[in-house]
Amino acid sequence: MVKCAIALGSNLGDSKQILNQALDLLSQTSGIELISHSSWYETVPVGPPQPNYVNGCAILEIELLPENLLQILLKIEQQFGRIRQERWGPRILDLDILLYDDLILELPNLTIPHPRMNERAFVLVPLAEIAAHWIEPISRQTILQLSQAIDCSGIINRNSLLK
Ligand code: A4P
Ligand code: MG
Repeated sequence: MVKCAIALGSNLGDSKQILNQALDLLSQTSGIELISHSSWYETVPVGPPQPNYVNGCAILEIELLPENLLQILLKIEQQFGRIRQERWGPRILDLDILLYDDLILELPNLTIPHPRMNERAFVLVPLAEIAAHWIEPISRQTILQLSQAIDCSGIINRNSLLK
């Protein structure tokens, strides 16, 4: 079993419901055990003007290679009707692999740790809630340290309102 962290995001449709359904689908997938998930956060978009996102993170224990996990995440995105348009544009569901144990991996279609996670408050704030002491293997800093190094305004815990 390998511990792995993923990011979930949505800013089209009923985002909170979509993210909860994505977690349900993941927990029903063979080879995946859902260990924990963060609160849902309302976050200001990074990239072109678009609606606010709902973001969160989850910790999984998996019996899958990174490439196989990616295929499962892409398939779940497609099930929700994700159509890839402009980069960083609005999306019904985005599922990204953040960390896979302490693996550093660079394949043409898969980079782990996620290449932009250390700059992104919409990733680090939810991840710090559930994995504060996990060490990001490139910077060798904990998620908590990384989150304290960036501007985290614009990330609002909406759990009580969104649940
Ligand atoms: N890929 C490579 N590495 C990974 C990985 N670690 N996890 C490849 C998942 N996929 C990975 O992804 C394109 C391809 O990246 C995949 O097919 C896979 O082979 P995508 O989801 O279609 O592309 P994208 O998400 O539009 O691009 P990108 O650059 O991954 O975007 P980001 O960095 O994920 O940013 N603002 C807020 N507030 N909240 C958000 O969630 N998200 C984005 C997308 C922009 N602004 C945002 C948010
Ligand atoms: Mg993505």
